[in-house]
Amino acid sequence: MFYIDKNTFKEDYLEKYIELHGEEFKFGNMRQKYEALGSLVRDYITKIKIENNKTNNHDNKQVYYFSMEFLLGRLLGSNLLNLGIRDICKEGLNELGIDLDELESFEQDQGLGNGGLGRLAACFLDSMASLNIPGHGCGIRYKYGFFEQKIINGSQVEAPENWLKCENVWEIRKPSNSQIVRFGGEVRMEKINGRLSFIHINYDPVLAVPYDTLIIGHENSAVNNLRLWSAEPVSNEFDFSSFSRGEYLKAIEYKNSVEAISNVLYPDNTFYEGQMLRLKQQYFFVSAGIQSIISNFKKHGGDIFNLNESIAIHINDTHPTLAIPELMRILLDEELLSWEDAWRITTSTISYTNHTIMAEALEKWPIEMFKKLLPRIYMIVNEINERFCKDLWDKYTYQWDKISRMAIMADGYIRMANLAIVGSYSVNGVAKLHTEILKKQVMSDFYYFYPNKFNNKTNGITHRRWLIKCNPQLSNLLKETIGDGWVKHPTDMEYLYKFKDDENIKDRLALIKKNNKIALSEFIKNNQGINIDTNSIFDVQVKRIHAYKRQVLNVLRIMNLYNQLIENPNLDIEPRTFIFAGKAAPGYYLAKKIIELINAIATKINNDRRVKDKIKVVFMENYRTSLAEIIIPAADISEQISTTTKEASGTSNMKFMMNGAITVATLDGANIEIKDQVSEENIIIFGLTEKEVLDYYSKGGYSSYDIYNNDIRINRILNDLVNGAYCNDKENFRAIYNHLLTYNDEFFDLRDFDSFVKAQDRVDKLYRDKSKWYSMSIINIAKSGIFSSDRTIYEYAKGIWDVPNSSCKDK
Ligand code: 26Q
Repeated sequence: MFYIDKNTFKEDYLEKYIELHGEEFKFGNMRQKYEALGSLVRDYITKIKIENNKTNNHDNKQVYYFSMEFLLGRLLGSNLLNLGIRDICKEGLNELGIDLDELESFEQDQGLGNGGLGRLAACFLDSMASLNIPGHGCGIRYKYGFFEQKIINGSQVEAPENWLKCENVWEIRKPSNSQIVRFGGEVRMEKINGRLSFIHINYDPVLAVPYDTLIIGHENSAVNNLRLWSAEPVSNEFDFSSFSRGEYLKAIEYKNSVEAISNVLYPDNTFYEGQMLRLKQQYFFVSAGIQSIISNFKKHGGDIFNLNESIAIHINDTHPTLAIPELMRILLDEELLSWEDAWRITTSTISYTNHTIMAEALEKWPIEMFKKLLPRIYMIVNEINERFCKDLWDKYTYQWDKISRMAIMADGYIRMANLAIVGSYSVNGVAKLHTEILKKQVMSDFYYFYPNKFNNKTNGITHRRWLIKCNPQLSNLLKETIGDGWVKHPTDMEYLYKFKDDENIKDRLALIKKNNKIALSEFIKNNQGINIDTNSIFDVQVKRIHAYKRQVLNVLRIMNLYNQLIENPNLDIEPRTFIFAGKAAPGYYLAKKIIELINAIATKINNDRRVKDKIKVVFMENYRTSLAEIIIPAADISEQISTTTKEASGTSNMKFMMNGAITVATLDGANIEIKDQVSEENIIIFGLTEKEVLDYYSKGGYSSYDIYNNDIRINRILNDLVNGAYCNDKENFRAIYNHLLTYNDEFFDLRDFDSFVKAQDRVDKLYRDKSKWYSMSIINIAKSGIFSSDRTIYEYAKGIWDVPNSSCKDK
């Protein structure tokens, strides 16, 4: 384990400061102080890695986690925590007159992800290192991460997230490990030594340059790597001076088109659009990643026939599915293996996680575009498809419908989920219900064809960031009450259960919650100028804005509550603060209108004296990892209200639970498993069941219009959307109104309204009984350990990657 004493740390820091900035630290600003600390911490981690390399043999199975997104957030605090030197650094810096917390909050988030899927990848990196699994990330070093959200006059405005404008202290450029990725051109077939060879000619080469970020495990000295690829022109293709004027312009064009590849992270549009640049991004990082894995494997003397014994490649959703044909290409064209051998090796090396059942989000690429951009990869996909269709024919002769549903290529498209299932040995969902829906509905044809490939791995979150780091007071209370065994074995948090009726612990928990609420309210006051009552219930819904997540349902009940308060100003309710945050995809009109609506009701309600500050609504700008770390510890209520069957898992539900919030939830995604852990009395469940939703889909019979006509509350609030009650422009929220009525309320907001209102009435009653409330809160915390991503990763290691015991420490 790494150790450093305070004085050595101080000396190292001052030295590093001078080395970096060429002057003494006392003259410097916050950024310089942060950079010095970041670089020093990076050096410490690098030294540990170098030490490890001396003793490591390369026999351990290596896991590569391929993902278009890694939403790391800030790294300084979590690296100090994992190194086990945060307290010493804090003291040392204090003596130098520097506040570590201030330095930590100076760090820019590394926001290379949209939401759940990207944050999951980041939690997995932390857990792989902390479980001593040699597990590395592979992705794209986007110049611009997920856009920065500004709220201007109540609407979302997107600004580019230029996260690299200040130096990124964590990454190291590794130009000597660059790879060439080839686009376009043609494939010439030639017989060489009796073997049909495929020669890719006239292609456009792109240089993939890796930037490495070291990932340190928690107090175990394990160091893994996150390798993000950046696209650059191949140098000799871009020699200005030797080019005549015409070629000079061509060279600029080439440079721009190459750099565009890693320029920007695509926002999740939900309605899938097949942009060529996104396909380029996918092949770019997958090809660079696979090439570098294979060359490294061979450098260490690996036998390609046993690749799957030394290497596991995991693909995070279908975005990196081209790993399958790319590995085939290398095995066939470069290693000269037979198709059968190459296929056996590929399909025993690659595993795949699905994150959505929403049909409109499934990736498919137009064949013509694909063929033009990736001619050799196209030929391989075509061959995979033909062989697969032959197998289907053998089993399902004349069952044309089934065969065409399962084919990889059909109707002019390449279907990435089908390719991912056929080309991998494991397909997993991310929560029990989600996996069941994959098996029984969305992928049922494949499940009957390959029953053994399908398995569940319920998501998790790293308790190091989402409890120890973001809620130090709660973490200390746990340590004082049940010791610190849970830090290494998070399911040991269950020892807290027996304190569920301990009034002293409840009081301390209440005080901690109060402190976190004060911290959040100060943040809101400083950033948005809104005063909020820290004695009110903090009722929180933070996540991407999407119709299926039903922020609208939440808004409708607030509008209804407001109406009740206006009618009866003495209405006996517990004061509540409704907190929202989240980004809408820039092209998703309805989602952007939902943000406007939240802000419109906030303006109206917060400024209406008749409400007497009993309720307030706040929309917090620019939701991101570091903001979540402030919001979640302060929440009393966690809103997890997606239409049942639509949220594959959810992961913020786990973060809130671990921080003692009570969940209001539909029986969707991992909410079900949360309910199973805490039992029905300690979670507030409402809404349609899976069966009811599926019956509506299969049998019809839902009419939102009937509900509108029969429920006077709904009638009134929907009318208020289009009569100018919340906006001078009466038409401004017409799209939301139409979504709910004209288009028959796709996500059953109106159907679940009554049940939701009743659930919130239960919250109101429960919160009045503080003893009961904090007892529930304790139970939620105690039962949250199972949702640590350490448990999830342990299951992946055992159940999918087959990482042997020697390298994976038992939980
Ligand atoms: C696809 C094509 C073009 C542009 C963007 C995309 C794209 C990008 C990101 C599609 C989807 C995503 C991200 C999806 C996501 O975050 N899914 C969430 O994954 C979580 C982790 O498993 C689950 O907990 C959530 O339920 C699921 O919604």
